[in-house]
Amino acid sequence: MLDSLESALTSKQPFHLGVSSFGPVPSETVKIGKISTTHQILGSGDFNGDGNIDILIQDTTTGGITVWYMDGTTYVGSDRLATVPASLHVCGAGDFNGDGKPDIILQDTVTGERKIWLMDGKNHDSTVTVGTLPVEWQIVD
Ligand SMILES: [Ca+2]
Ligand SMILES: [Ca+2]
Repeated sequence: MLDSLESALTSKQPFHLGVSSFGPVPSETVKIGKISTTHQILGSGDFNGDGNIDILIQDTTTGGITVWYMDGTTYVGSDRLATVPASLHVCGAGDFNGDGKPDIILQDTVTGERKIWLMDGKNHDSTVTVGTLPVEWQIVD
C-alpha cells in the first residue's frame, strides 16, 4: 500500500484506500423507522435543543415539513413545523445566523428563489432570501 501511495504522490494520480467508489462502507446500519415514499429526509439538526441531532422530513405531495426528534438512533417523537406549497422544497439545514439553532434552506422549484428560514427551535422566526438560480440548479446538503 505504501508503494502505491508513493507512486500516486509522485505521479499526482488519485490514490484509493480500498474504499469503494460509492464511499466508505458503513460498519453498522441501524433502522430508525419507515416513512411514506412521498416523504424525503432532507436535513438534520438539533431542533429541540436537547443535544441530539434530529431529522428533517418533507412530504413532497403536501409540502408538510416535519422534524423527527431522535435520541441517538432512536425516534422519540415528531412535530409538524410547517406546510408550504409543494413547489417549495427543503434542501438542507444548518445554523446560518450563528445562534446555535438549525435553520432550514428552501428552494422554489418554479421561480428558482432560494431562501433560508431562520428558526427558533421548531418555530419559523424569519426568512432571508439568498438569491435566485435557474430551477435546474439544486442546492444539495
Ligand atoms: Ca434534538
Ligand atoms: Ca440559526
